[in-house]
Amino acid sequence: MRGTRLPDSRGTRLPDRRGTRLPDSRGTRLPDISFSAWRASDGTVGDNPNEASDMTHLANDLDAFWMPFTANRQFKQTPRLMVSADGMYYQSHDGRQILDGVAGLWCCNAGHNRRKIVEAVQKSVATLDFAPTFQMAHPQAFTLANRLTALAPDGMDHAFFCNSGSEAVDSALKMALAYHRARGEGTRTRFIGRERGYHGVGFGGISVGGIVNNRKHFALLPGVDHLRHTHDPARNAFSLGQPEHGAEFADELERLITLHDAGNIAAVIVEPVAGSTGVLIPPRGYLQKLREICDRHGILLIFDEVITGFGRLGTAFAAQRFGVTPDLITAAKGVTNGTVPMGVVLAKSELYQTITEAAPSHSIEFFHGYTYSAHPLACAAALASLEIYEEEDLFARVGLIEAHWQKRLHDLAGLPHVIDLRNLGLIGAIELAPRPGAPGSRAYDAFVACYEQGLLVRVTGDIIALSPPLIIETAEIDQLFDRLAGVLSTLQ
Ligand code: PXG
Ligand code: PLP
Repeated sequence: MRGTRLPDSRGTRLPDRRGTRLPDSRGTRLPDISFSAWRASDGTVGDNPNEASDMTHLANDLDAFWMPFTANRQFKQTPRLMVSADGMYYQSHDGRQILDGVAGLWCCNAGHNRRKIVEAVQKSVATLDFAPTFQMAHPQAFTLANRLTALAPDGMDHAFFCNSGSEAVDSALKMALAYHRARGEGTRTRFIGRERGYHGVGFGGISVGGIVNNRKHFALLPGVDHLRHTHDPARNAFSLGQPEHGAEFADELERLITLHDAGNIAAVIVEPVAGSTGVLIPPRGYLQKLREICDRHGILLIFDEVITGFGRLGTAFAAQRFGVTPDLITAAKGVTNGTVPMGVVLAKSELYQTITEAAPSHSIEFFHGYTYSAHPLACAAALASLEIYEEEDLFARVGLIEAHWQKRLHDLAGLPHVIDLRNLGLIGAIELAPRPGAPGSRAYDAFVACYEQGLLVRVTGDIIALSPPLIIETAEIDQLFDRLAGVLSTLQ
């Protein structure tokens, strides 16, 4: 605003926030809110979390931020704050280097602080801070759509942009409904998800998802049914890569089709590898079977690739690794290397053409979109990320290190409480026996102990999930598993 003040609607001047002037953008520093102590939610005062870095301004009161998917009260007693990141490491508020075993939250596939992305975003914000994409656009949105569809499986030639995986899922579900309606099959309104599936937190996503805690407090979409999950430890524990047993779990889809009638079912949505729920690798032949059954009954198949997209399994998308092409792919996270929020739905031409051509030529064909669909900063970040992935051949790199990754993971067999180890591409999971009466507490303790030992992992239930940046070196894989083994060998 460069010092000019907006008039309010009555012609009087708006007061500045709290009476202080906002700094303008000409190099004035933000007011210094670093401090010598922070106040936890119970009023106790901790040590300066910011001593290690005079560049970072940390909030001095942890109470106001209602943290997502977090035990707020527990966290605010013993906070863990990241203040900077570079390559394979975070730096914590107490000045420690933390090896990133989970690419932030499955998103920073090229590692942290990549100059190309930083500079692209800086240049973008200084050039075109925002442009609408409703009845307008900007060039990079088209460039990015072309780059993404070139990476996608053959025939998936259209990209719809949004801001997260959750929005991508809701967008894809709507596309499925719109597609069937455009074909004159408007009775196809039901969706089939899967137990233990995670499809984000929108109402559509939790309805097709199968994680009980994410669903039980909320009203859900009607007309959704679920396949059973594919986890079968009795037959498949300690599988190397894809488990042998369980392709037949896909046959359950036939049973649901008989129950509901194919003419009422719009789409099946699954994660090719279920991530959030604790890393469930699809049994050999399972996804192929789902595809065959969907084809036989005119049902769309949606792969939710929010985690598996952008190289996690050694190919651009899991669809390519498994040789199964869905009708829609949802993606997010790695599309911008985690730097700027962005989600995307990739659609087969048949869907785009059918929906588009069903509408009169001058009318909007698909009544859906987000203010920030194809935001210029996100497009710039995504284009730079894709360049890095390509220049460094990062997806193929996964294939080169996967064997070592698998070996080091499976070397954990025999450590106390380890009841299963699972892996594919650069994903790994360690399942621990739960403590009687306290499910989740053992893995949570492992998470805290790892963090104290300088390693970031992710836990869900009693499962530790690993998904490091694809740039990880062999020595860092060794460091990761050495630290983890140290923690597991003393875990109660
Ligand atoms: N689908 C899948 C398959 C995901 O993994 C989403 C949708 C939702 O994306 P957004 O961007 O709306 O969060 C995800 C997200 C974990 C974890 O601990 C995983 C996700 C998010 C947060 C934590 O495994 N995946
Ligand atoms: N709520 C209101 C009142 C809005 O005006 C809008 C968008 O214009 C939205 C929600 C949706 O926001 P978004 O497009 O960022 O998803």
